[in-house]
Amino acid sequence: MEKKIVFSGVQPSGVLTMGNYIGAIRNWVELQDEYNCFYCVVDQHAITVPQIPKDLRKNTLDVLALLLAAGIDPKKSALFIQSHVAAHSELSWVLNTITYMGQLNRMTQFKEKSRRSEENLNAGLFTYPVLMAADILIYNADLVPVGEDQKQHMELARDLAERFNNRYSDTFTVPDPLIKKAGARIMSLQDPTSKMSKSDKDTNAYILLLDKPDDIRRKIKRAVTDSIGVIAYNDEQAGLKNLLNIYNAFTNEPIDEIVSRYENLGYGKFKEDLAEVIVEGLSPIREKYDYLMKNKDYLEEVYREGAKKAEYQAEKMLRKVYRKVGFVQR
Ligand code: ATP
Ligand code: LTN
Repeated sequence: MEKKIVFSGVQPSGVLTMGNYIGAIRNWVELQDEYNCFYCVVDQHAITVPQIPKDLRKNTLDVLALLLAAGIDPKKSALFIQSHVAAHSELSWVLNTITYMGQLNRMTQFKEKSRRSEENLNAGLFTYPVLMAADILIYNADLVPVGEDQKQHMELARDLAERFNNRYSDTFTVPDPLIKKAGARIMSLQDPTSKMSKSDKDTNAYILLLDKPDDIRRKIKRAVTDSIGVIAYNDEQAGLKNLLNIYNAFTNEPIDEIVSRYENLGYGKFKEDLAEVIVEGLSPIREKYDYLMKNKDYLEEVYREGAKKAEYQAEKMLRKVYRKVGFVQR
């Protein structure tokens, strides 16, 4: 039997955070043996908010190296850069024509990001989810491992697949999101009501996969908790809840066991130990990253090979779509 297909993407809008790793990337790694996986650094999505060109180029290669360091194996999965496979944006145009404005207007990520950048309300930010749907549908992906925040975008991708299939004829697989319960939403260390995000202005809000041990210790020490003073896992103590989730993500120790072990030890001790758990968990990734960055030729080989593999599938699908909508064959 043919392997089912997995697609996922990550924006090179900065160095990956612990949230990206726990919510998405480590799940990508697990899927590699059982599925035919396509993993993509989505640089075209990243430019929907202003980017400094030389930083974007560096971040794209950094994210690629981090994905390899975190365990993506280019022998098993196609690892590539979105702008290298033109068919994504070509399909995106076709999908734009069957997407309702109202649907895009309801997207919470659009609402949030447009609130943050009133002076740069560009059309790309609005149609962002359509390009994301194209990323997924062009490979006929069955499964899309993402964090909780992408649920609404996944609904749109499913909707567009169904709409296209109904309007023309059966073409796209309707993809399912894969959102793991544990760690699907790691929150900001400074504001536990918003998600940890690499484009946060406050650098204390997130831990980057490349943060130095002392930065990690400092950021965890400063993480917002509460004045209740007792370690417990509940929504009133949202900051603490988030820290417990992070501890659990790295150690797999059940939350109630962590709570009962630290109950009487206070926030200070818990934070100290948590920082060490994170430092230890991230250090193999940082080491592999350092090694890979000394080997740029290898990185180049990986993304070129990845794009070749991806392009072969994507072009086949694009031709099928063009035929169905009535474009003249060239
Ligand atoms: P930005 O903050 O620049 O918008 P981001 O980090 O939120 O970027 P991506 O880089 O596109 O978003 O996210 C890659 C993957 O990481 C997605 O599957 C997303 O759902 C997941 N992810 C992002 N932030 C978190 C988080 N705080 N907790 C869990 N998963 C997350
Ligand atoms: N929108 C996603 C990144 C992304 C993606 C995708 C994820 C772009 N295309 C396709 C899964 C599948 C984000 O902001 N996290």
